Amino acid sequence: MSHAAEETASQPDCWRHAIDLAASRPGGLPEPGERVAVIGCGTSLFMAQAYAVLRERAGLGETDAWAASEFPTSRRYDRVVAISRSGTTTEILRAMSVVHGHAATLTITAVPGSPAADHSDDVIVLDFADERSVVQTRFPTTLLTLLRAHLGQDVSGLPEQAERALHMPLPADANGFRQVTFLGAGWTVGLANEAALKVREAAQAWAESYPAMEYRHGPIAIADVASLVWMFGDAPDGLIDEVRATGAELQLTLLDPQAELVRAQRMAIELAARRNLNPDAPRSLTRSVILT
Ligand code: F1P
Repeated sequence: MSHAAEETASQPDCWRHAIDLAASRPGGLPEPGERVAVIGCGTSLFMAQAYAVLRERAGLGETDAWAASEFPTSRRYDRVVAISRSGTTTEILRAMSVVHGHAATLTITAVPGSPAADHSDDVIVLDFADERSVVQTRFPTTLLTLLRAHLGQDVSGLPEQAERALHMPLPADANGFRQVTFLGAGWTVGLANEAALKVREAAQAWAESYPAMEYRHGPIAIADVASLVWMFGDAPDGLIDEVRATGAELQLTLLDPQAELVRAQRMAIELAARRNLNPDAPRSLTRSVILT
């Protein structure tokens, strides 16, 4: 069994741990009313996108998600939150070194004592969710569980949802699809982006992601009988019929969208196996991107 498969399967326990951690009120998380930027790269960026929408829509304050490389350091934020499993990603360190001292800074990472901590007022370490696979699965979802709990959401049922996601059937014959598109709306756009990244990284397969309403503005032209379209969260009016008219297989969300991401992770890992690829070691990717 790959590390990615083992780590995916451990998510219910990791999420329980995150719920306990949230109850202990770890320091450094955004206060209500603060203007907040959340930065990350790759998977970590997509979790930042999901959280930013959830926080702002909960009425807790303006929240922007930025790719760390695109972070506009001249903007004023009360707090900058960096998400980085490794705590070593170059773009994260560069952005945090500029803002440290000008805004409150928090790093959420899996590794104690990482370089990102040097540029952070507070650090939350989710070492119990660290991973051996280069491809991230449980770290991002565990961190999202923590953040959702901190926003005041009732996350008590999430671990059980993850258990179900581990045993539910996957879209039939995933290997037969030429192309997969993940769609989201609001906070689930970040989840759709992450699901597509999993399929690209682990299985080297053609996967895209869009906000669901944007999908109709061109990308739907790609869909045909050899496509899978997977909607995270509720589908906007009319979309189901439009996708079905293309001949594509449509997968709707059956669980909490975060648990649905677990199903997509499983599909990516299964696809990798069928293509004789090792999902732990994607082509051209390392655990952390460190630039010289
Ligand atoms: C982020 C990252 C991911 C990538 C892969 C390796 O690193 O580069 O974007 O998908 O999982 O890690 P980090 O800053 O979260 O450590």
